[in-house]
Amino acid sequence: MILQQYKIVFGGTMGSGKSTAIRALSEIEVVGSEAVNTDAEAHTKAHTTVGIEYGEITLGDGVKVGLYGTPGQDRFDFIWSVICKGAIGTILLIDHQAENPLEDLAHYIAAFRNTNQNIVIGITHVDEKIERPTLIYRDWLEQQDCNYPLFFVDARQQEDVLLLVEAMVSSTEVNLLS
Ligand SMILES: Nc1nc2c(ncn2[C@@H]2O[C@H](COP(=O)(O)OP(=O)(O)OP(=O)(O)O)[C@@H](O)[C@H]2O)c(=O)[nH]1
Ligand SMILES: [Mg+2]
Repeated sequence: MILQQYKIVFGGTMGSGKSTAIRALSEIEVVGSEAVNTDAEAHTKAHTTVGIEYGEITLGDGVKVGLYGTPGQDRFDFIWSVICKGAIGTILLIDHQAENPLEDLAHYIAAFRNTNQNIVIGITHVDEKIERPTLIYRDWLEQQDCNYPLFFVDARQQEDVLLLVEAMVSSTEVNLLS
């Protein structure tokens, strides 16, 4: 069996669950750079990522995947394209309960697709705003002529995050074969 090493980047809004997702999946202790959050206006959580995070998972077929976390805050946007170098694609996590998640989705797609067109979208925190319809994302993506895979996930749940990673790996393998 050929062992492959893929690199996947987690991007998206502050507090959407990038660090949580990598921690839920990683089989090694996550190497990270969390700092006290001083931007209470953007998000009220206590800590935020300020550099690169790294975790690892081996999929059932022996494929090893490096999981790279980005900082969500816009002031770190210069680092996003650096982290994306050599990656098979980006998993974008968007917080459903944020003020304007469609604006966030548009913003992060625009920021990440220049580096890599291979994007999988995970909408998180759906349980915290169940009154907001989830159809808005599919409708918006159709209007934009974007057919990125879209999932509704809880970043704390290992099987949810695994679904995103597997979707990314299989779309890459399909592209390699075609
Ligand atoms: N209720 C709920 N909580 C969630 C869900 N997904 C993630 N969380 C929580 O939301 C928070 C996300 O925090 P982080 O993982 O630090 O977010 P991040 O995307 O890394 O944020 P930055 O590094 O600041 O950009 C954590 O407290 C998670 O437990 C979800 O689907 N539902
Ligand atoms: Mg983080």
